[in-house]
Amino acid sequence: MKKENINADKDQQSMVKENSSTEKFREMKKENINADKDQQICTMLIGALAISYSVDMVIVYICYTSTMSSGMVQIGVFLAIIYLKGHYGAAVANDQNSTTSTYVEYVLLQKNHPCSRKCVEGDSPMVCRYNFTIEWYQTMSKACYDCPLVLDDCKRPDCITGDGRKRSIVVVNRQMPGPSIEVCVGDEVVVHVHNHLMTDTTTIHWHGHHQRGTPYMDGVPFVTQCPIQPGTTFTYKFVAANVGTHFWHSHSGMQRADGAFGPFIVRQPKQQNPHSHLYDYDLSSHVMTILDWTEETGMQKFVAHHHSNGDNKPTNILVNGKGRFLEFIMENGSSVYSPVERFYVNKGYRYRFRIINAEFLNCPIEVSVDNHTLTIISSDGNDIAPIDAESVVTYAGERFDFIINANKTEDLYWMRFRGLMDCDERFKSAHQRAYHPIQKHIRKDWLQYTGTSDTDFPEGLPSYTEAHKEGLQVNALNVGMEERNSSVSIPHLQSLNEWDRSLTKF
Ligand SMILES: [Cu+2]
Repeated sequence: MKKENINADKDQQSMVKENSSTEKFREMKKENINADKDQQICTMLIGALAISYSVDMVIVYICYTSTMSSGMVQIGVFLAIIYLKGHYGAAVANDQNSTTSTYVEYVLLQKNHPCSRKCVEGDSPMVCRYNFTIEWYQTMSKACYDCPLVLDDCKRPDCITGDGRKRSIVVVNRQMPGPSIEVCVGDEVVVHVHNHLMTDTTTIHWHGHHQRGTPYMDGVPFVTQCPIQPGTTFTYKFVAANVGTHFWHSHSGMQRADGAFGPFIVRQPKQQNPHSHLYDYDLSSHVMTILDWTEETGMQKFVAHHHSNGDNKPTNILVNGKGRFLEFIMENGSSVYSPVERFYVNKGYRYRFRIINAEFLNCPIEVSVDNHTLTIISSDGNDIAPIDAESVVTYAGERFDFIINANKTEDLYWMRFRGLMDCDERFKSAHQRAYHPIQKHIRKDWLQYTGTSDTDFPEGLPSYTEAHKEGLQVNALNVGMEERNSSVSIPHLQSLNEWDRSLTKF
């Protein structure tokens, strides 16, 4: 119980770091840890404070100084903290609108986990605990009710829409992508993996994380560990040592292709981040996990290709588990599709986006954003000298981070994802419809943009051919180092990381 209190204490601290009363808050919680367990007196303390840069923002928090283990008291404290965090985010947003040119520090607004926070130099590391339940599941399941005919049904808990086609999937916590692990460098990551696959074993690999000192946590079945048996739980535990955009995925069978993957982001304090001056926000909602998608499971695809007349060509691309493919007809005869992903930005600010390519077939994906140049700052978790490009190509397992400056006219803009190689126009004509991109939605203000809604789309619906954007491309397909005018190859990138001397044989 003491350990849980310590973790809760750290969690709560992370949400109030910017407040002037943080220290007071910490002290109160420390007293809580040290309080005599037998003490039955519960003292409720109610404090109110105002965030200085938001005149109308007043936050009330409640904490208690006894170890009384009443479930009701603990729930009360938890709700109060969520309330505080939500309002704190809103206060930052208000501040943005009143600032026109000065640099605004990035503050994370993800609600799902306290470890997803702004990393502050000198702060104590946190223990970041997650529960992963992996199971066979289904897209467009019963949980989706009348989605997409009733669009709100698509947002129901446990509803995974994919591209509207029903198929079996393997997912963690009934999410695709699975839970996003976002921590600060030095945090301890603890993931309890509960295998609810009925007959299959599993493991989780931390793609991009070097696992120095903890190779037995690398998640490779029969190499670094015995696979996790059905009906059992295995706990991964390691310190997040590599800064950057990584991802986790099942390393067993075809489970990764069938949906068992998610982001793994390791952030660092501003003082250690060579790119911190280039952007204002680094938000959880700007992580984009992309993958190729088929209507059958990875194993069905594989077996049909090797033993029959099946092929190995994907028919679609998903962005954060969403895509446009299957047409549904409404009663009035109009057509509707399952939702696509939207990325929200406010005009006048610069945003860090993180692409994770989680695909499994031979389908490099070209990514571009209409009317916006990408400033690419990181490759596979390693910082690089910034490069302005119009598009970037990513292959299976790769990650790229780029900055978008939202300095264009307030409007809706397509983000385009175009499959190459086995995804291109030589194979499936269906691809042309498959690559309907997601969009970037620039709103007039934080609350509401007059004249648009979440069902609006930018002008036009780009075809496969139109999904290509002219201009400098990073990591182009089959283009060598000699072609400098239209392409930047990986060897052209300049690493900002120090040379790792442990790799030198002296
Ligand atoms: Cu991997």
